[in-house]
Amino acid sequence: MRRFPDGFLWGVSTSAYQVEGAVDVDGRGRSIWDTFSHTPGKVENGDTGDVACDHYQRLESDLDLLPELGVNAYRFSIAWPRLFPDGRGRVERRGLDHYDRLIDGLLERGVEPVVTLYHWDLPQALEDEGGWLSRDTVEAFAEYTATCFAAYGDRVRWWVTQNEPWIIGVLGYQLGIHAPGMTDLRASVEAMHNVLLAHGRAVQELRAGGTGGKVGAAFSLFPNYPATDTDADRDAARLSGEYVNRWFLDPVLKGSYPDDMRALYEERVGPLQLDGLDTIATPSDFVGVNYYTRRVMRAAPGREPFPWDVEPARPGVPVTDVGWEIVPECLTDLLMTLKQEYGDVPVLILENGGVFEDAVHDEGRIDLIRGHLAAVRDAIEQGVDVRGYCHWSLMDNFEWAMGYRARFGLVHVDYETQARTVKDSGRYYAQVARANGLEDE
Ligand code: IFM
Repeated sequence: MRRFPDGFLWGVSTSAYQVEGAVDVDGRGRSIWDTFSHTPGKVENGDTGDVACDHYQRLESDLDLLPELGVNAYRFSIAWPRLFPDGRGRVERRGLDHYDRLIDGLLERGVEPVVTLYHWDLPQALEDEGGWLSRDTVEAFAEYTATCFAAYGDRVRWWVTQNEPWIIGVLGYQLGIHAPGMTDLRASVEAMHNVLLAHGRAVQELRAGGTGGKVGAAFSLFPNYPATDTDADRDAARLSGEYVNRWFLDPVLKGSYPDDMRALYEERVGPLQLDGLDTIATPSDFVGVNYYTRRVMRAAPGREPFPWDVEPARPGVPVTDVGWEIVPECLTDLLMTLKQEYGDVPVLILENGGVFEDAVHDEGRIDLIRGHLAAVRDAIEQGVDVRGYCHWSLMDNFEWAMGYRARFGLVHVDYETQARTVKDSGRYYAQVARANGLEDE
């Protein structure tokens, strides 16, 4: 048996807009994802999060799935527009009460809450005033997070400020694939900077509130490799690493942006005002790692906006049902690089998973989990301080622009009946979590 450290967190993850549904219930305000998903052509099949998994109204029975999955942690996100329908100011008591019940329900079942404060459902009222392009949104976020810390800080020990600032910037502001649907490189850099400032402000609010608890952000991290052993491809891989990883890790953990990527951005969008790095670097307690796959990079001089191409999946490398390469060994690499670059910072794996279409007999997902847990175990053996692993996702859910087509769950959801069925992967994960270790091969 390859055992994990005592007290290791075995979790499953979700986010509010992807599972809750009940968008008009209990005074919830609108979010940018309500607007975006209802805009024709933005989400496959015209899918929206209006109903999703109806998790909001099926709370108790969904919480009962957690002991069945053997987990001792549940990472969920609070919907900002449920607490502040207008983004700031007036607090909606019914929204606050819902997450009270959720947190209490977890603790009654012996499950640790891991609470994400922002998983992309910005109140539409704030978007109307500039959204993440406005510094006022950073302060509205500080107000919202302080309210959460005061309301739940007596029971929540793990807080995640922001989920995947790069994805917010690249899909939401650069490529227009996610809400709010902008296609402006300068806006993307500015939005990501404000999202990082909001992270720093939330850390400050938690410390000021005095409830204790550990706090960090969740980053979508991709190890980058050169397609060939040429200087040009090696350089493309290094720069891509600055673009997707270091642009976030460096400010949060070192208080600076990487020079080469900053120069590349400024060549394209002009001088950037990236102030407040001391706020962004307010010491946090852990790094949240969301890991799915790698990037293999080929230099492409003259390509806009960046001089590289991301290689398609390599022949012979297994892929998920949406074509993402399954490369668990790259997770060990990533964790080792984190340790080398940033020292012994505690790590929580907050997302890892894949799309497999098989309804319930999902051998592919079992292999993915086994491989990635072995990779985490290898990193721990080599000295990386990994405190937990949360699988994405507890259940099939609304996969943003892909709608309901892409199924990531350990639990199958029949969207017609809302019936839940634990998949084979869920049973496998339960075994590993209960044993706190992987069977030897
Ligand atoms: O579903 C998403 C999640 O919301 C953020 N990280 C990646 C997941 C799978 O694409």
